[in-house]
Amino acid sequence: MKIELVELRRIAMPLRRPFRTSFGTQTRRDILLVRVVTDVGEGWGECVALADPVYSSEYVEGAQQVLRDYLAPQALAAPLASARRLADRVSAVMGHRMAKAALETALLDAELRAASMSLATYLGGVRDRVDCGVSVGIAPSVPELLDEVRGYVEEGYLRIKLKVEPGWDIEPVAAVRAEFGDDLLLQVDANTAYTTTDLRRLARFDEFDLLLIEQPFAEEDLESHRVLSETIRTPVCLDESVVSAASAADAIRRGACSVVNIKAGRVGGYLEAARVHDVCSALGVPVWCGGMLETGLGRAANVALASLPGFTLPGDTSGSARFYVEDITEPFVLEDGQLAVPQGPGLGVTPRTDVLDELTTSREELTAR
Ligand code: OSB
Ligand code: MG
Repeated sequence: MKIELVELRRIAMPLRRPFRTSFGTQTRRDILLVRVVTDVGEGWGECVALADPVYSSEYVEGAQQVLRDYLAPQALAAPLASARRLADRVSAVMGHRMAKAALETALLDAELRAASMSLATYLGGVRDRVDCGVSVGIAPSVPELLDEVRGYVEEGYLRIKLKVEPGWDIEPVAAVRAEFGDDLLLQVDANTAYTTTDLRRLARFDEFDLLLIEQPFAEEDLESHRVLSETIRTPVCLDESVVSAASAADAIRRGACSVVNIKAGRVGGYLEAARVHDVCSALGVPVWCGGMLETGLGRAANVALASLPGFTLPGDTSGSARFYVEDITEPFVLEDGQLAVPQGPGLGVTPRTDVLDELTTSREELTAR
């Protein structure tokens, strides 16, 4: 595959409502899209980096710079036998997994379109529909939280994930459990907001029969997650800490988690994400597909990933309408709590150029020097 052009396009997507987590409030999404033009056709990828380095060290401007100055030039320098070879080509660049993932996804999309194969088939998907959950931000008050959750339950979401932080944890969880009953699949995500001094507070979550507690402690702090796992009955799940298949295996072997949230961007792409899935399956650990407020492009790829056999828990694979009034691709619409896995070649969705052009804030085209 000869790569002729790499386009870096930034779009501004208004969010339907502010999304508050322990690391901050998102009111709009500033998204970097990567388009490649190759001798076999074009492909698209979405970079999941947020505007600021608050979820992980990556951020959108940094991702764009690394793509412009390092990753794209290396990809453009010589033909690639396949998208699978990109990781090797750019291995001298440390980290920047979200930037690498976006370029790899665009190349995979181009390659699979040319081969008339869907990403789900390519990755080893076994389902044509996936179970969907929804991630619910920190609300201004408990009554407002209950209203928001009620809306999602009525839409058919199969599980609810509440964002928590010290001061917004036991009370909202208790209120949601009391309002919606014991059958509601419920879990929490702390995005690293706690420390080991909070062990006893975290143990109170046991009362609410949660599916899991996601990433209470810092990314590097596997030991505290291990101690918590030994202390509470609620399964501990890692998100931020898992940056590769090797780190997933390490965390599991150390007893730091018994469930893993897989986000392709966080681990460097869908190929590594499939390897995280494989290693978790081999170690008997269930996984689910996380999200980063993706547009239809990233959502399509996430749903494909979630069709792999080890994804046995509902993912943060919501419908497009969870975050956006208008998506840049054909929208993903929930049906009986599920999304259909795209069957078309590559990502199986196409950006609508009219919508895209209206949302575009900048664009640069890179070619071989
Ligand atoms: O921790 O899972 C997270 C969004 C941005 C950054 C981190 C996280 C999230 C979410 C939203 O929880 C998941 C989604 O896209 O639906
Ligand atoms: Mg998370």
